[in-house]
Amino acid sequence: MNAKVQTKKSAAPKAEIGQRMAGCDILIRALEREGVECVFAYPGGASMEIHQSLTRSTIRTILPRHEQGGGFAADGYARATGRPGVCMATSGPGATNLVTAIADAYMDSVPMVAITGQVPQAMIGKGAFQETDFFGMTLPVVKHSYLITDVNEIPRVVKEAFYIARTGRPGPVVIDFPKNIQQLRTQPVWPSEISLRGYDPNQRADDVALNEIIGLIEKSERPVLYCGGGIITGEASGELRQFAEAAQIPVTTTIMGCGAFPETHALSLRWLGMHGAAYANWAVSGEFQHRTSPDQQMIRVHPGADLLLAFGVRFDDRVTGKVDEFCKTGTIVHIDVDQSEHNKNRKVQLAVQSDIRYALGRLNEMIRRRPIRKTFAAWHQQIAEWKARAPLRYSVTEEVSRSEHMREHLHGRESEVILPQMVIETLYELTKGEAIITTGVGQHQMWAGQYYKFTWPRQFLTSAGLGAMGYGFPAALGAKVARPDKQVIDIDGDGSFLMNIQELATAHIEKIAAKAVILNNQHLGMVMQWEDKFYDGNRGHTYLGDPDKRRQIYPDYVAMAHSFNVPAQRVMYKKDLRAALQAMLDSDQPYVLDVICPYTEHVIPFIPAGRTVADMIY
Ligand SMILES: Cc1ncc(C[n+]2csc(CCOP(=O)(O)OP(=O)(O)O)c2C)c(N)n1
Ligand SMILES: [Mg+2]
Repeated sequence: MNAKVQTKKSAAPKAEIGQRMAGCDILIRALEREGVECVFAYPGGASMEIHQSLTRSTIRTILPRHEQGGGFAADGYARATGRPGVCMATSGPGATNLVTAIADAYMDSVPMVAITGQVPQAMIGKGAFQETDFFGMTLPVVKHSYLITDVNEIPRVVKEAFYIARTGRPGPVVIDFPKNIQQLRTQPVWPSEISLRGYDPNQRADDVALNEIIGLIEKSERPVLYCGGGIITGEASGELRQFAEAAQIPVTTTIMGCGAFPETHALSLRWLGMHGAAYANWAVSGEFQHRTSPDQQMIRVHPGADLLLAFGVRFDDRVTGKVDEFCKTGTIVHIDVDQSEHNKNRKVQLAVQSDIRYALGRLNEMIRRRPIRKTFAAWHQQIAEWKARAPLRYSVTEEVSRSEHMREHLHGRESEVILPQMVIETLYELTKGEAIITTGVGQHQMWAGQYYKFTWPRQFLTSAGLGAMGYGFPAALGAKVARPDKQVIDIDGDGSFLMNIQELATAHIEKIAAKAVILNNQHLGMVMQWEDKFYDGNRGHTYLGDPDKRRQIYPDYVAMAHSFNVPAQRVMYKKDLRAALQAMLDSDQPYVLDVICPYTEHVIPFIPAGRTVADMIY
């Protein structure tokens, strides 16, 4: 939105004028005025003035051990609360270390304000020490960005940055802050209002469009709600539930939408897409005879939705597969606050730009006045049949029993093998489904989504769009800072956890009692799964253990955690799993539980990339 935003000069009634102070102090006062309670900030030459100012502030400053960790922690904090997460870094390498977290926030519409120190203005463009054009570098992955060029602009810039980050479709905003301006002094003028020409996040559907939706529901036989992260960021899950129940429409969500609708609800189809529930994919696109090659014809067994209500979603390729075959025979209604998503990936019959909470609230009012008379009984029966036929399931297969894992680690105790799915199911049981879950990226992430059932928004925090390994543990720290009342558990992979393992120091020093369960298969499991499926199992650098000592678990996460003074345990046998999970849950400190699992498991259901529901393995 960079090009569109301009400030209206006329709109600043009764601004408040503060005492004379340095630019860095104005920035911190401005953050305080925005209600910021904590920042994840790593200092350096171009940002140390700001850190000096932070030492005089009530804001809690958390020192991550890598800027990427700080960025992900801010992202986790934001996803857990809906309030912008704030991260800070110095110029150059500090700033570039934030880029992945900013891109993550952009892809998943997470409100974030990333503040970076910049070299003094006189040095910009000279190839100065630790100079990078951070404004330019981040342009494709921000909702908006600022390079502060005048000390008097700081109050306005900060106020706008927070407003833009959290409103409409949320996203990251960068504030690049040259050191000389941090040091300049002025009297801050605190604006009382914001007015951004060309930016109106308060879009509301008109009644004509909403009435048309009601008419489409009444005409349909097989409606499905396909709901995404927009329901969560739009705070519309209460309205969604009321709507689904009143209209008796089954609900599938995206991974971003997990928790937007209770997954334990009778109308829930869980999540859809590449690794989603078979019944969710069938309900949307229809059931087909399984084919083994895309050259074979698609033979339909049962039709899918004739009406798809796509609310707060973006038709991501991990959801649609081959987009032309996605809900091919259904009418699609797309409500989204961001008009640029309309007809971007999938042409739809009715596109409505609206705040989703408003639209659902208004639809509910309409239904209350004139209830929908249909019950869709045959459709519900079909869905029940699908659910019974293809539930999410796993078992100890021949392949697991004959695997190297068994030979190397469990010889003679084969019945004691721990499958990754079991760990998550047991964790779900022991936490009564009430924990906040974060993940890394890979097989464990998909199993976390499948075997933990999410019932409330902001419960499942995962890097969905960017798919950034290393997200899980720092995000759990951010979430735990925001929700100290909750168990916050990172269900991680051995590869992903290693990418930000330094954050164990942050957890210990800052006393942030987030927990990590590593589903340790000694492999980059998800890549390995694709190798097995598409490359005859040829391993292209996906083994993470020590090839010279395959019996050893490598690296030793327990020893590493202990070196950070973080309690940790390893489990290898099923008989020890439950007690080990309970010990982790009972700990009032951060904790690492290293669970050794076989690498032979594949995540199913599986629709290969770019393929269709007829190609689904389940
Ligand atoms: C930063 C980053 N690098 C590479 C990838 C590609 N990638 C996707 S999943 C995966 C394997 C992850 O391994 P692990 O964390 O051990 O999880 P597992 O699949 O074994 O459960 C890789 C390498 C990625 N998503 N992110
Ligand atoms: Mg792994």
